[in-house]
Amino acid sequence: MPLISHTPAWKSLEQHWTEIAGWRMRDLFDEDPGRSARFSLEECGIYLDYSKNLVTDETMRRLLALAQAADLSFWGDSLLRGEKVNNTEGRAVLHMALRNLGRRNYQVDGVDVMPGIRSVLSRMRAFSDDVRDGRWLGHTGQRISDIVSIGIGGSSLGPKMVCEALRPYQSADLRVHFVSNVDGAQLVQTLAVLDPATTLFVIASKTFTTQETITNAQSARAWCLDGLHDDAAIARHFVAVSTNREAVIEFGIDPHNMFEFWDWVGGRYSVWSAIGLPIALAVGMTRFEELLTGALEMDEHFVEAPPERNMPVILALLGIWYNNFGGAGTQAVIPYDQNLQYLPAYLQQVDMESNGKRVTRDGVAVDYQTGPVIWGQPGTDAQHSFFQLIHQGTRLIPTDFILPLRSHHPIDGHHDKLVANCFAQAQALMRGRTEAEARAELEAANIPPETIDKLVPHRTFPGNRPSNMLLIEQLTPRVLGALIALYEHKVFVQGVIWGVDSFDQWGVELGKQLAAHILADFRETACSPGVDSSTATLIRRYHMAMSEE
Ligand code: G6Q
Repeated sequence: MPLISHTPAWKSLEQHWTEIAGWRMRDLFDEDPGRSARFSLEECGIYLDYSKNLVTDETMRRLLALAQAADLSFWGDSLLRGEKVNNTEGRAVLHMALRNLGRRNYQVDGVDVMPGIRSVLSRMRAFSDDVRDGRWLGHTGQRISDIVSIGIGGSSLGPKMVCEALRPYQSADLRVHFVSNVDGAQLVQTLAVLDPATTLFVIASKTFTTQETITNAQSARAWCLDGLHDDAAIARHFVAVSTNREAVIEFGIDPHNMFEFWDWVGGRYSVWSAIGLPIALAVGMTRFEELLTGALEMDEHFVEAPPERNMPVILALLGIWYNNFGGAGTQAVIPYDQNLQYLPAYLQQVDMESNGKRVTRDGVAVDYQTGPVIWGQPGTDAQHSFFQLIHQGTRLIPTDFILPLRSHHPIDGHHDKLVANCFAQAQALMRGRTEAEARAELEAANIPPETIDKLVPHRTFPGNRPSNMLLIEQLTPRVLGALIALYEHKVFVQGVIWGVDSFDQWGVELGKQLAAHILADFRETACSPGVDSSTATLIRRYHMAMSEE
């Protein structure tokens, strides 16, 4: 397969970007009252307004031709058929099966995966109901009051983000905590306020060999035994989520307390599997299944809708437009919802670990940019920090705004202000403020002319800065499922266009290997031969600090 950058579709977009240099988005709106209706669509409880983008019908036509040149429908079909689209690891990618709830037929190597999925879902229901209803008791017969989920990366970011997003659905009797970092501070500070007799640990690790998770799990076990003084307590206070039964048993967790998943579930796509157990514990299994339903609805939309009305495809193409033709290196995600505070971090992994690749599936180096830097934090806080750069800096930063129209916390006056701010930011980015407008405003305020001349350049906003607005009715489990699946599919589409394997993550390996060598060096008095002088000095300084303790 030739590089996508060598196709006529790509070249025509390069040409098109040079043509749009003179466009002003505010003029496009003035000239076309139907713009917002034409560049918007509503699916699965999400209204996407993408009219505030530097696009016309012609742009969209050319972008869609690019998707076709990349054979998007072929790759979508391969995914659904359970083919090994994760070619560098030789694995199928079937997270869609996890939320299938019985409608489609998903197979891997000719074997139907649905019975296994259903069986784990029903065990998750039984277990989470038991804990939530007080039938599952701790070793001393007390009810569980706190869940501590220990996992990292894909085994933590999803459940942590979803539990926070669905906090309005949680009961105060069962609190959920997440520990991921091997920095002991996180575990120690989390456990400091907990009682071993009422704490349940969920050890979540696909491989059950991850250094951070196993280290934290061992320390958690020691803390539990320290408090309860009986090895038998482990069976009541530790459950595991993993694909590695042997390692779970070796750790000392009863295999009856293990929730299985499969190698065709990538870590960053695993929130839909038993990795979501903390969600079921926090908000109940029925709500977890509503999350799956929302994702399923987005899957159906993605699979069925024509590309020009397909929300993930449109978001992906807009991202490519700025990333590959407009020179934008980043994508901001700004949820106007405090409970979505971990969404940017979650999407960082989904997007950057999936498409942060420099060679195609065939191992050929690309000659174009692939995955952008994803970043963001909730509005309105973000407005008081980095929005300055988005409005008036020198970089093009496409921004996704995500906003629920109804709040779970309708305190008088708050939500109106939140919503007004969100709409205003998108409008300001699009319209900007011309020099003449800036001048007129200063004149109206009776500012002396010489001061006006000085201030005008600083008070002018170029505008023409693109954004998408994703409106949802209210942040429910169902719409959250659809929103997450939307971004998953967006990342998939972009990966197909860039020709990369979006489902491996070899880039995280080298650092892990070197950390193992350095850890070994800490036990010696001298560094291994061949260690560079910088690393050797750092190791020596650590040795010295330790010997002074
Ligand atoms: C995600 C990655 C990575 C993984 C963690 C945890 O796609 O594979 O973030 O989830 O390294 O791995 P374990 O679940 O095996 O502990």
